[in-house]
Amino acid sequence: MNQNRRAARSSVRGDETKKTSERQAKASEPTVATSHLAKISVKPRVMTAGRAIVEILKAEGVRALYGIPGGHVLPIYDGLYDTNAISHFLVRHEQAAASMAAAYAQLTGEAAVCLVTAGPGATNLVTNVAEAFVGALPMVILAGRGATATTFRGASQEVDTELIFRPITKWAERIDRADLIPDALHEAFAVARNGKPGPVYLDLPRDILTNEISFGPYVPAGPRAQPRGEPERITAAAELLARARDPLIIAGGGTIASGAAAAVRDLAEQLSAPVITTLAGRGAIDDDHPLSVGGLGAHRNPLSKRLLAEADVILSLGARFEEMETNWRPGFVPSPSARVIQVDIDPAEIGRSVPAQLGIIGDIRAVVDELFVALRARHDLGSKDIRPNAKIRDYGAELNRMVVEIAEQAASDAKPIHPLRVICAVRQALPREATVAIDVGCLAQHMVGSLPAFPVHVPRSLIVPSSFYGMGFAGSALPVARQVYPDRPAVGFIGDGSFQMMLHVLPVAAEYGLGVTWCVLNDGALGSIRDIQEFGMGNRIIDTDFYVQPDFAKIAQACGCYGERITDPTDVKDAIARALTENEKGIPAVLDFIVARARMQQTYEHYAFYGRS
Ligand SMILES: Cc1ncc(C[n+]2csc(CCOP(=O)(O)OP(=O)(O)O)c2C)c(N)n1
Ligand SMILES: [Mg+2]
Repeated sequence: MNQNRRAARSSVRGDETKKTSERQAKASEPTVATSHLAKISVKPRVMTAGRAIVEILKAEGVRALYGIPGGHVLPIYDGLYDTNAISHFLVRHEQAAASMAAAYAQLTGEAAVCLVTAGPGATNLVTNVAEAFVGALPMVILAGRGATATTFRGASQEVDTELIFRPITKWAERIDRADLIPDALHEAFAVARNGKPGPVYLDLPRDILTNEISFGPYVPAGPRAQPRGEPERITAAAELLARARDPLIIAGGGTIASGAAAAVRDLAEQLSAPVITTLAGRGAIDDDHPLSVGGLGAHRNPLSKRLLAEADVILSLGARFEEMETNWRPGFVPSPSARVIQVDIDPAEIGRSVPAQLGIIGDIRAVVDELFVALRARHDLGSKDIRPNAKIRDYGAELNRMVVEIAEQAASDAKPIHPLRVICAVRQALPREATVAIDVGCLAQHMVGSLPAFPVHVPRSLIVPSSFYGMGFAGSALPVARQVYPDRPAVGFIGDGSFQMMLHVLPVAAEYGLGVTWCVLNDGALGSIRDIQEFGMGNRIIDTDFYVQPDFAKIAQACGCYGERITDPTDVKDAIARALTENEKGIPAVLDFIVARARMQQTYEHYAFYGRS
């Protein structure tokens, strides 16, 4: 194995990656501060724009780049040659550069960078940049472009890429002058991080990257702003919550993004309010907490379904009520008589999907802290006696009944393997803080994404798609888990259809020694779509079954990974143990579980509307 790749395995959160000693000897730049607030390069220095870009990335605290070089962007790669401060991960398809950068943001909250060449290098990113856009994940994309002098005269690999990216980024621009690059990059990081975070795209014509510019001093864009809510609205929200009969909190992805998990738990306890977590919000409250009750829509369970219907005041924190969560239908959305308080950093989200009586625009963490203080003040005044809710005991009992049912299904020795057998065995084999990727498909999404089938214990331990739901997004991003948290096992759940969209990632994980395990839930079909044909369209099955299915274990082995196909339920536990053991040696693993077409109740309820409207 290439020594550089092995070295690059070192954590982005730990010591700086050390490349070969030859490279270290070449590293000549002064040490730079990577704090967001630090200034670098006190005196201007003359350097190529390509090199200045690398200096800026270091100053912005960027630790990880994902990409594939091409002739257009080599001056930037050349700047990377001399630094130990940034790890570049060479993917095999740009699609994975975008998914890995997005997952890096999910796991760390920080913007990672995609570095790709012109034309096809850029367009290959599109699907997973759209994921990051819909999922509000910060990312900066640097792409090559034909030289300014030959623009639109048949330059190699030139189309109007910035226009392609405009609808799926917060900002997409072509920068035509080398001396404008520092300002453009500063703006890119500020835009990506602030407000509702998201991707930013810059096209950089090849000739300007070799132009010399006077660079510095460069002031980094700084951490994102955390705006507070309007005081009158905080007071009004506290009033509603304090008087509520059955308050309920819905914690979405914004809760994780703003680092509000502990604050949400404290607020929930203060209110004795059950907490529903959306898929992106999983981990906002430890699923072992008595107030954690499950998800929404396709991720709900009978308890969370009932509590949503019963709640008279709902506090939505950074949740978007997208289709998979609501179907926008009675029974999936809050009761019409409930008061909905919606908190979001993006004004456009307030009332967008589900009507909100009270909108609060602000950082979730800041607003939750303010609400907590406001409620405490009320309590001190004795205006409402906030005390433990007797119903909480019932939540635990109800969830426990479900756990028993799930365990019974998982214990079945029937073939094909019940998917819950795999899911429960993985959860038992993993420590609480392990990282888990949940890909698209009903088996992974609705089973692993739901409580109590798969409890989640800590924030930023999940890689999940947004409501863009691109097959292969989470699975292709999984290796990043081991880069961010080298000491935590990382497992992905992915359908057989989705896995075939990301096979090119296997050699990347093997090359960098990123020991992760993909559990393929193989039902020989695009099961989620087949379900709609079966249940919603009169069983007219067309083009959703696979008749030639690759041997995923052999593909894994051919890519330098460990691979096993498991058909017998009694082999599940040991196979997982073998894969995790390989992972600890830095060897990724693929476990191809041949599973039954089993569904959760919420899956049938969610799909009941498809094919009919
Ligand atoms: C890129 C992409 N293409 C198509 C779809 C539509 N789609 C959603 S789920 C699904 C089937 C997924 O099959 P699989 O990964 O095998 O999971 P399963 O549903 O069988 O568990 C399809 C085709 C999608 N979400 N993303
Ligand atoms: Mg499938």
